[in-house]
Amino acid sequence: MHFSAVAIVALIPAVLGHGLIQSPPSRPTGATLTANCGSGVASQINSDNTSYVEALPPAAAKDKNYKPALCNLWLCKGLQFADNAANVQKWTAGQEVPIKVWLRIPHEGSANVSIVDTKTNTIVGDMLKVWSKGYAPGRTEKDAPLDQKEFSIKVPTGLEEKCANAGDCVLQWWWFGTGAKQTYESCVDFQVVKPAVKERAFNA
Ligand SMILES: [Cu+2]
Repeated sequence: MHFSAVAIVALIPAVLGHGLIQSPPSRPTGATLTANCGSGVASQINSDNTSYVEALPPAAAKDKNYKPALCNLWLCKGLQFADNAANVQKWTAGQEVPIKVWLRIPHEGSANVSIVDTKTNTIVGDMLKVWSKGYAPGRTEKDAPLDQKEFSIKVPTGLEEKCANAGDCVLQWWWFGTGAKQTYESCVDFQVVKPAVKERAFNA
């Protein structure tokens, strides 16, 4: 028995990877990922940095260098703040931040963009973008509506303490392909800085 050419082409989207935040720069692989998650996880992400989270726990499980608490595979796929420390964004409350997502291969489903507290891996406040269905339809990136790939988020108010220090919070893009049952995550590191000093001068 053999696969026809058509069957093989149809299989490719389930095998190849899928998406990430291109801009601002999202967490890459690096030395800290390898140290905390092991080389099995690191080599999987290095071979396809858009791939899904579910492929990673099996790779981690057979790796004696996998440190579950430090790696935290379900936060940013285990990608580590230290490997992205050069790309910390400085935002202020109310700022509109343009985001560009690469939907390398679509899998229709739901998606959201949120701020996540990295210590507890919980979403802070309301989600900033929500697609409850119909995210990333079709067969190629061209099939996805432009506003699913290029949009902006507004930095919420009240994060000046919680997200004051880089690494404490991430902007997380999360996507679940319903048919494929695959989860994609990509994280931008940022800190919220207090607004301009002149505002306080007026109040004084
Ligand atoms: Cu897939």
